[in-house]
Amino acid sequence: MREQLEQIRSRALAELAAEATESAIEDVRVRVLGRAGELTEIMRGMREVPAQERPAIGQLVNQIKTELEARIEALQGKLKEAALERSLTEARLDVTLPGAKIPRGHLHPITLTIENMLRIFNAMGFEIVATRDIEDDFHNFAALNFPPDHPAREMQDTFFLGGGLLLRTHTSNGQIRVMEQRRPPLAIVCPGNCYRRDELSVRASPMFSQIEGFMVDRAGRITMAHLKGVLTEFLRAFFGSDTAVRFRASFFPFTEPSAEVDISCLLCGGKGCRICKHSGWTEILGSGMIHPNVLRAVGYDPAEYQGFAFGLGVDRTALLRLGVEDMRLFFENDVRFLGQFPASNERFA
Ligand code: 2NM
Repeated sequence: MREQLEQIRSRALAELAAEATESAIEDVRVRVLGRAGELTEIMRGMREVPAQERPAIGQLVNQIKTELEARIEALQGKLKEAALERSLTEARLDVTLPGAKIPRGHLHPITLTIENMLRIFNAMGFEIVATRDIEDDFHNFAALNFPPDHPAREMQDTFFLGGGLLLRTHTSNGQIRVMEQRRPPLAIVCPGNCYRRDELSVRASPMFSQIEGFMVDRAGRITMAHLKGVLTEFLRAFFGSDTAVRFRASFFPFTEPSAEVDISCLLCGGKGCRICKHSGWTEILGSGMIHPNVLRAVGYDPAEYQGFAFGLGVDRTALLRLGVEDMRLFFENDVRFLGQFPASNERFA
């Protein structure tokens, strides 16, 4: 019996040599220590061993068992360590590699254009005030010196809502409301959406974005020179410092005198091309000294107060600035188009 045990032990130890593989170790464990293993069988056959030898045999079985178990544990530990070592050297992580780029969205190019424009006016000291889209006749037309028979008041141009209300056709209602509520000195810009009964087309949209602004102070303090200075500064900040600016006499019901503002064509730089119809200039803004009738409508005495105002269409300006050919692209929300303008104006990004 002892001999048999010694044989089991030496065979197992030989098989559990340093280079034993995971499966070789497992084979030994099952064959020797398993539930139907060699040592278990010997314990089961103990009845046939003479009584006085039993304790010594039992002790030997336990000793071999403990020895083999320790050996197996040591080998398995070594194998695990080797596997870890291998994975550390073979699959080494390069933590200096750039991470996977996560695509991010961005604001709509029109929104970004509005933000850029407002930032420039804000830096010049203008306050930003947004007012209502739904307006009454007084604040959209009458206070702005539109005569009762002005064509802009016709059904085919304006969305009338009934009950004396309408969708504002420009953001000038904002200036009227601010002036009604506050006294000069004021320097305000009003951004917002406006509505006119136009079909969506290459150049127009029934809903569009405007920014209008004004500056009012005691008579004599704000002149046409301030108007020219502020608008020239704005246009050079927005389109680039090499942009040429010219003021052209015009007419609006709410300003007198009035001026339209042109910039040198963005495509040809003033040489003349198809886009500027060979004039070298592109119209960009309307402006003028606020009409005495407008000042009276908000309760200002024109002898006491004076100021200038201006307005521009954001969509049309963004179209020119970004070189987009069709207004409809801004409203279709195709990300393949919108994604081309992640900052819309890298100057301000
Ligand atoms: C323009 C052109 C010229 C304008 C005038 C006013 C107000 F309310 F102060 F009278 N707001 N906006 C104005 C002046 C708007 O847009 C082409």
